[in-house]
Amino acid sequence: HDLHQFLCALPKVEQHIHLEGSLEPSLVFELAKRNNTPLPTDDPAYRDIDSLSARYRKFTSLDDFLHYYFINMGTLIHEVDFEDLAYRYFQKAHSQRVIHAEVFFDPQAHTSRGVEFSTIVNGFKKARQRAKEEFGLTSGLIVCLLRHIPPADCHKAYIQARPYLDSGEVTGLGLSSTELGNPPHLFKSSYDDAKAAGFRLTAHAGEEADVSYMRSAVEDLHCTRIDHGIKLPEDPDLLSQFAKERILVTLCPLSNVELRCVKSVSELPIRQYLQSGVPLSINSDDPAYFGGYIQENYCAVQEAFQLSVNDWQGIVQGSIELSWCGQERKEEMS
Ligand code: ES4
Ligand code: ZN
Repeated sequence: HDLHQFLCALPKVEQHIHLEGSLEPSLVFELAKRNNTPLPTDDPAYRDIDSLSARYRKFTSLDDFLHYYFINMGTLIHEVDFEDLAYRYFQKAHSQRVIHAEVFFDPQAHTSRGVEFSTIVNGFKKARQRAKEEFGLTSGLIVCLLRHIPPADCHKAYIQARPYLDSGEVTGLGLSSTELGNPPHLFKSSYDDAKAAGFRLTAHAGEEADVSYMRSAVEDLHCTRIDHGIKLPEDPDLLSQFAKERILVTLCPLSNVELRCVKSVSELPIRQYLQSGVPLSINSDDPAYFGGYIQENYCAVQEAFQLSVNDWQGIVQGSIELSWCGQERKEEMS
């Protein structure tokens, strides 16, 4: 049967969304004007909002997407810009019945341009407070290290982030950007320190690269969650370990199609993960770029797999259980 109404009404948890990836083309142009930050004049994609949106439908790879992603976030300068960005995401997420969101951001992409770490986090803090007060939407912040940057420089960024764990502003550490050629084990020093300091740990792995990157994230970095993680069928022993140890994979179906990691959503190993008990959640990744927010991702999965009400309730219950919020909030959400 058609579960569309059920899926729209279902209270959801989002665990894989880059706040910079929710920067809509309209806001890119608005901020560029407001902050007088230049956009490329030599790329016809930047002629207007519609050209930019149209270019997004032709991504050929993760790096092709990242090129636009990093240009666009250059328009984020002031605290209020970061607040606007995050608040608009929370508004949209709330409209799709997201009740808790664990959101990534890339501090190095801003501090490298002269934006202070505190400017970013203070803007997000205001948006998070408003989302909690106005919508009852709770959130957590996850700092991503940019893996295309040398690990020693990433470690400096991590050290900058560390005080924000103690102040309760940040809950987790992640690893994003160009995956191929930048395997998880290279970032072991930062992850070892972060584990000891009390950070929750995740890493993008098994998106474009093979399953060995997922094994490295678990064995070398001690991640308890893997972002994307679509390559587990290549390593049945690791797949069993994910089920047994309840390691969560945060899937982003539309992202995988748009970045040509799979030809269609139906190629994703979702049935296999459900059957083997691998915990999974369905997420939007970079919703301003990939043609949809969390609801559109839920619908794409339903169209491809015709899951049951029971399957979906299991998915959401698992994502609540494996959320990085307090026990009281988990009980409220269950
Ligand atoms: C990302 Cl789809 C994806 N993969 C890796 N890193 C990212 N950063 C933002 N989106
Ligand atoms: Zn991602």
